[in-house]
Amino acid sequence: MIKTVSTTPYADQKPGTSGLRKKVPEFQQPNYAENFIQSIFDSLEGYQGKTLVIGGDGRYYNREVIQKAIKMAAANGFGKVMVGKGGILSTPAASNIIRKYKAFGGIILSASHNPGGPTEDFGIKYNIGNGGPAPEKITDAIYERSKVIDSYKISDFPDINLDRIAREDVGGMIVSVIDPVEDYAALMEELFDFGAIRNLISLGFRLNFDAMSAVTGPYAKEIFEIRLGAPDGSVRNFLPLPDFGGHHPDPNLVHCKELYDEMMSDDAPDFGAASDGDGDRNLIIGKGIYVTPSDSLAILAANANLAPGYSHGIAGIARSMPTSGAADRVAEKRGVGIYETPTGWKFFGNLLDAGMATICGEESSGTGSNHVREKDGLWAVLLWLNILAVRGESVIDIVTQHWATYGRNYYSRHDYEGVDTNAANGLITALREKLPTLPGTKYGDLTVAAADDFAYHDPVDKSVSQHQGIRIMFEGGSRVVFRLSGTGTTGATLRVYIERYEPDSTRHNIETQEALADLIAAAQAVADIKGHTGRDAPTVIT
Ligand code: G16
Repeated sequence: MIKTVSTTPYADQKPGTSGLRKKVPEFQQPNYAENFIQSIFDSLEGYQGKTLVIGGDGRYYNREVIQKAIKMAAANGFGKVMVGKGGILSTPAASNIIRKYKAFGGIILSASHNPGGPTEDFGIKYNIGNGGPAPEKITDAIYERSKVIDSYKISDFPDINLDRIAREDVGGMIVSVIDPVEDYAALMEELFDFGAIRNLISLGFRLNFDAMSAVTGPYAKEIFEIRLGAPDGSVRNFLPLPDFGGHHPDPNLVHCKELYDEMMSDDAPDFGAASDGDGDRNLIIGKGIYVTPSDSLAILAANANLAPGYSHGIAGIARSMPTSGAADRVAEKRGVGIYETPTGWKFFGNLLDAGMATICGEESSGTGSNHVREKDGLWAVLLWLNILAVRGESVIDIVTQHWATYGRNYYSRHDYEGVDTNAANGLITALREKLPTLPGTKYGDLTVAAADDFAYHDPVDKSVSQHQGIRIMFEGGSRVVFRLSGTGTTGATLRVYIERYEPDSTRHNIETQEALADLIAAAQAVADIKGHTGRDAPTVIT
């Protein structure tokens, strides 16, 4: 039976960089999740009788919201729901399922790299039929709807058993509980030379993958240990846990410190990697070298033709604005397009759909290609392994040769987390106001060449996205960028991105923070970070 339940709106359901993210207790308020899900459905047209994909990263509250979403999909007239066994679907796997089975769209339950548990983070995001995150015109419509919603529809059939693969007809809708790994692993086998990687591993190449007790565990076990023959134990923390074992499932140098230390030790394995809560981010560390996401994007793009799925070359590269310009140099040399978008994977969708870009990446540990419409952590790891297998060189050799060929973009991001929201907004406003006066200003030996507030003009649908980050460019090509994170749930996070290009290969071995020291000081001065936030230093440096 279908029930129509009256509800009252919540004022705070504005999707951020990647869907709605809040603390679990906020999602547990009466009708909170239901309001948002109904607002999604109310913002869509033409889904009657069509398929909806549902899955999540296994975090606390995942199963409860999945049951609600299935019952609401039935009540709203979807014809079929495909849901991952155990409620599990990594974000890239969900994107693949939407595309492969031509679903109308999908609901992904995740707060990505944010911690999980009864008092930690949860999230809901809607992906469209191309498998990618809903564009701004849909997320804006969802928000508008959420502000006035007065009822939602839900069927009252019993909970679906999510723990066995089955197909049943409930409330006039088919619910198919599917293997979350199979289709994804098959796609990876199509794109990469598994034979060459298996051979590399059989010759003693050692890899160490940290699934961070999050969603990639089952995928990594199947792909690295079973299909590629890596010894048992190569994948650690492979069981997805609702609280990620109490850890922060963010694959950066702070939260993967143990892996980093191991990779820097004398008997380090050849290759270390990790992924985040929902499997779309990646961390790449070679023996003795951490590869920044911006460098990784450039190196993957430069070598992608070594993998079967990209053997015909790439059409173009897209990167988010704060990501370093390393990829631009590859695009220039190869004569392929380069696109600079705002932060947020949703901005790559049009470029990928139009065939303008093949490989995309962001400084925030995301890389991916046109195989799905999300960034994809395991894809990046497998492309690295494919390149290593074909080139027969170490990670450090590949990276240093890349710098020698293209120059090195020294790069770092400084995050000031948990800053008072008004203070953070005040800092950005003050910076924006002083933009016209900045050109010509000196900070130590640095002179500001140009400064602006980045706006993106989508070349495909011609939409314009304003206020996507403050850029300060210095003479000589260095720059600092300021923006506020759109994914945090506590106060505001100020992100400061710092970059310097160094063409001279005799100067490629300087410690990163040292190489950027004058720019870091300039960034602190130009934005008066201490004055606005009271902070002397960032909380996270990556
Ligand atoms: C999300 C988006 C990414 C974005 C990242 C950081 O990643 O999908 O495109 O780069 O957030 O955004 P912000 O700087 O606004 O926090 P994820 O992995 O959290 O879905």
